[in-house]
Amino acid sequence: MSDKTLIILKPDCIQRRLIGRILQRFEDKGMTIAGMKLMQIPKGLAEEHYAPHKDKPFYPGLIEYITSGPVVILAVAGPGCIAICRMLMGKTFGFEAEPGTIRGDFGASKTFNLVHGSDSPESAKTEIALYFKPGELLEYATAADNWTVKPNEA
Ligand code: IDP
Ligand code: MG
Repeated sequence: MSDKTLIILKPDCIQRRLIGRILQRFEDKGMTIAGMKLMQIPKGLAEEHYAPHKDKPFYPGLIEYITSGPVVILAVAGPGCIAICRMLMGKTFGFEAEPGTIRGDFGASKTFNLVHGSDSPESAKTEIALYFKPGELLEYATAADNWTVKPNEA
């Protein structure tokens, strides 16, 4: 099974009508969409997802933000996708993220940073299981794979 990571297009992304442009960044890089759904995250699920942050001062605001409106949940697949997606996203705070990254190009907020991405293989596994049942993910190759993400280069 190829590497997978959980990406969330957060409520600001949907409210600002940026779904297409942000999703395009991942497609352009050669990432494969293994699962995709539009949902409003219930409070309990948000609390589970962000449990590692429950003692942080920004936690209440984070839960309010992530549950405030619809989000797009993506399981993204491809060799090295966890690190690659984190690079595409940029640093956590928009005002620190480099131009050319999603967060660097679309905002300057600490909280409203458009996109979530798993930060390790462990968190990717846990997070994907929070949002997708195993049968909901599709494994498939695309014609572009040989040109974008060929895993066995010298
Ligand atoms: P990450 O999304 O880059 O992995 P984390 O440290 O895991 O960053 O934080 C989770 C989310 O919590 C961030 O994406 C952001 O929305 C929010 N957040 C993190 N730190 C702060 C802060 O200091 N103030 C306000 N919101 C924050
Ligand atoms: Mg994180």
